[in-house]
Amino acid sequence: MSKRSKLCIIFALSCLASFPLRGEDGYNLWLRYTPVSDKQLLEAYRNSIGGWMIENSSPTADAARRELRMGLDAMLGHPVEEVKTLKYNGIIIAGTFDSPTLSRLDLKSQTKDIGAEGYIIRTMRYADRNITVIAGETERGMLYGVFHFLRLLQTRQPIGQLSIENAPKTRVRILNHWDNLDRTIERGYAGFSLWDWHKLPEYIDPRYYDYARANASVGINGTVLTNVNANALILTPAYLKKVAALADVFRPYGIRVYLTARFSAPIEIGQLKTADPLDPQVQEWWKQKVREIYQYIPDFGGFTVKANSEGQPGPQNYKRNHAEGANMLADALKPFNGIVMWRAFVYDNKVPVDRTKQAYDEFKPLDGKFRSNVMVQVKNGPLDFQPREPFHPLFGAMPSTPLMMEFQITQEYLGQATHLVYLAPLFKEVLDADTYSKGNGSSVGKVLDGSLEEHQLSGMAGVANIGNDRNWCGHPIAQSNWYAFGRLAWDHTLSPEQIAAEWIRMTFNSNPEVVNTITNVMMASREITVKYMTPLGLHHIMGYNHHYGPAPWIKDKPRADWTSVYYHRADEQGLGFNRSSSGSNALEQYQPQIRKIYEEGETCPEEFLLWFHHVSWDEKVRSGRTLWDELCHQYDEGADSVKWMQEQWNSLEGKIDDDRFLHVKTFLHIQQQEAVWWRNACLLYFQTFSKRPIPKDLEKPDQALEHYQAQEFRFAPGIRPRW
Ligand code: GCV
Repeated sequence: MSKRSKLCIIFALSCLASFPLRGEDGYNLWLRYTPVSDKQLLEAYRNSIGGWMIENSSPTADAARRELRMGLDAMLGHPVEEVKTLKYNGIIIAGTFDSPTLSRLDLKSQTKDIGAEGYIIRTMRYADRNITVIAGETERGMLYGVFHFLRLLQTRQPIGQLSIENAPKTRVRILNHWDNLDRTIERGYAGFSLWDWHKLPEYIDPRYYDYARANASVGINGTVLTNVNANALILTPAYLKKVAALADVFRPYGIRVYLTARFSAPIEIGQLKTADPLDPQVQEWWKQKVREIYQYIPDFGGFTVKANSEGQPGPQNYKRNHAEGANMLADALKPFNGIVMWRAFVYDNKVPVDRTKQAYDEFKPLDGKFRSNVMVQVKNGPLDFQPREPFHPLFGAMPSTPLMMEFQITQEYLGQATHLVYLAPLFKEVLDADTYSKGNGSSVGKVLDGSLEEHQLSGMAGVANIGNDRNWCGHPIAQSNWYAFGRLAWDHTLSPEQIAAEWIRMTFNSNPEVVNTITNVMMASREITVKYMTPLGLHHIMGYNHHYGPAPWIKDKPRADWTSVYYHRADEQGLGFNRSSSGSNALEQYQPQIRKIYEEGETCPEEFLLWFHHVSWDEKVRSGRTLWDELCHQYDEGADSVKWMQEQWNSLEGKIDDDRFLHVKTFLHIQQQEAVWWRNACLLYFQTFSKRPIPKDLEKPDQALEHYQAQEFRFAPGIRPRW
């Protein structure tokens, strides 16, 4: 048998291994590496890619090697030769600036500072040959460059004249898994946790590698493995061994592991009597614990902490403040370059006048009091990941403290597993919002990437939507939210459309009709969802505890701010929470430029009207309709637009694979029914206050309010069952 036929057989077998004939079940995410079918483009790619080489040798270089081989062979439809020298035209050479051949090109002097994770991709001449260089200062940079290069091919871009320099805008780009040790996931809608604690450290599920590949492909460089509602057991040797096994898998992909630290761990697993952060014994306990962790995981990243929030213990239990708590952990981590991500999602046991003011009130006075290896992790909005919230007023208000962003990728409040909602527009709306903290152009993005105040530390966290469902995220389109989070964490200036289009090309195909149709649906989806769930600035009117479906009637719960009536304040006069100076004055936490516009209902942007104002039912809004009529129209438009999403999706039949086509089609049917449910339940309920008819031209609810109020969902996902 000739060498070429042998290679072909090996190639065919390896294709079978990486692309089993089980159809498209979503497992391969956006890393499908489908063969290039356009003959001209294939020819051009084959001319530009005659072979490839990587001279570095390390686990990260091996990861790059595996990826390049898998991607090129599959997309070019033949085994692309791995070469040892630049022996002919069209070699792709990946490496570090100081690797033997690349060092001769003196790339460093021709490149601006791209830092430890940046890379270049450049078409160059070398000894009269055309080559493509993928290089970074470090192998992590090289690996990111390899994924970028493969993305160019996956999205069918020209690669003949490349001149790319790219570096991340934020340093810590991290997923937060709210995963429990029993493998349930708080607010998880895609099955159980990926982390099979019981079988670790011996059994390494191959899926861990694919998780690492997917993250590295979008530049995610950290993962917090455990729930912020933490269990101290994770810090015991039995579990640290398991964590170390995962860290070993992720390390070559540039991913560090982090854990959640339960503040009361010194009592629970250390037999101390207190967890007071100023107690020398407690401080010593944490120092010793951190030393132990680094023995297991030499590149451990640090801790995420939820303290004094929703029943979690914290420094306030000992009359200490958040900075004192965070600094104690920071001091223990400092010698190892570890960091603390201290969450600002706090609210007091005493129900405040306005819960949205609380994080600011507690944290703003602490600005400048945190150690240099602490970041304060702030949710995008001041309440809790609602379909729409204004940006959190802490952004721009703590100039001396690096603030990191916390987005929620899992769709706790956005239809959970079955609603198609592309979140990049939500993320982007917040990232682009102007805080005015240093005048015009002080965007949230600039606060968190550190550029506004010149902070070295910066970061973005996303609460993961990943579970052990075969397709990782439950809804086939929800993968795009993981992808978009990673891309925006790397570069918050990217556009949601661009991210959607590249994801669609890689995840489905590059047929322009497919790309345009799915992009349009994705781009419209968040606004549509806001309309059928919480239009005009409404918020927190979902089901109690499980947060599934509408329930604006929720009242009389252990805390007023866990109810819906606390937030919508519907009465016979009108609707909405007055947060202007005549109300809770939450607006005072923003800069004057914002206060000026939002203070009056007439100038307040309509999407936040009921967030900041209690508006009377008959008041005219921008459309010229009364508030009540506008509310009815927006709910109706939202529900109706899901039908449009269905029509758009249906037009894709035969243009994408049947499996995922049908999967999304079925989920859209659920979404459509649930959008109608939201519309009917909310309008019927608010009507008991407005006492006005639903406008004639709109569809009427086909059930009575009592029908919706009687719904119970005892086993809704994402919470521990209570019965
Ligand atoms: C992890 C919301 C969620 C909780 C979550 C909390 C948080 O309240 O409903 O499940 O707890 O946010 O972010 O800490």
